[in-house]
Amino acid sequence: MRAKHINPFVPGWTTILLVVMTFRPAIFSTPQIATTDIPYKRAVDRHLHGLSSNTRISGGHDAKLADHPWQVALVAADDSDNTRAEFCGGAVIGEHWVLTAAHCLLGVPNQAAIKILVGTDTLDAAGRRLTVDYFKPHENWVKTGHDFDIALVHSSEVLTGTVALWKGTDAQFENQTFVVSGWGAIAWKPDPPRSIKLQAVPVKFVGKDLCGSPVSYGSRLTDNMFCAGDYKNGGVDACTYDSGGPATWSRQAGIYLVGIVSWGDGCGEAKKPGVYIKVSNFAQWIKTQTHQEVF
Ligand code: 4AZ
Repeated sequence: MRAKHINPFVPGWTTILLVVMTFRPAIFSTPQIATTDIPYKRAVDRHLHGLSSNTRISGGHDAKLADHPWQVALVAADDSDNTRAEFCGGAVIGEHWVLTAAHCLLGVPNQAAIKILVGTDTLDAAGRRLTVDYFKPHENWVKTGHDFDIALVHSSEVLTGTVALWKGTDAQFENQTFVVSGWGAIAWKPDPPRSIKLQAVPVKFVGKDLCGSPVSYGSRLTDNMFCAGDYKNGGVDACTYDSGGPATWSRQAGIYLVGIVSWGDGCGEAKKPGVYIKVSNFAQWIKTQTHQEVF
């Protein structure tokens, strides 16, 4: 999981320098977002890495697809090697629908550029790549931000492993533990490697009192987001290439999708837990966008 997250809201000198250095010819046509924040581009432009950080993810363990049947990966279609092509996670929420993060679709030129990888928890094993015939980032999401960081991806083929959406309130999240999963890198290297094997890690819900405090994320935390991790100690978190993937909540009645991996300052740092999109806020949007195929 990855390097220091550059806050795209406030383009500090490092951000500006990074954009200038990496996008010299295209500076004027490039939006105010660090290239390292574009998962698809990270997958297709290997040389664009280079932020430094000493953060790392720990506490994850190998996970089986059977225990996370809704987990899929988004891969760059033009690279047949999944260990390089994987750029985001996603969750199956209906027979043809995958829920992911809107920022995962940044820089994706068209549907043909991406595939949905299903049927494997190991990036170097076969699996199947399914055709995407439509995708839709939330209309309120702005390319330079993280609010409304939610998107739907439509598969031309039938998907299995659907997870139920959590539609209750987040008032019940206090003291709860969720599970986040993905193929994100497990340790920082200059070119952060993904995990070949699917990883899963329990993350504790962190309330707005802490996560929205000035030492944490302040007003960057919107009502469409919640935090999870280990606030005090850090160490358990999602990171680069986990984006778009699921945070689930296991309850007596079943397992529910509560969050989508979205952003965070660094990965696994104390007082900087992972930030997730609150799926329950988007139940109506999902219902409308999927023409009631998911509700
Ligand atoms: C990312 O860049 C990213 N620690 C995803 C999750 C987190 C940080 C960054 C949370 O895709």
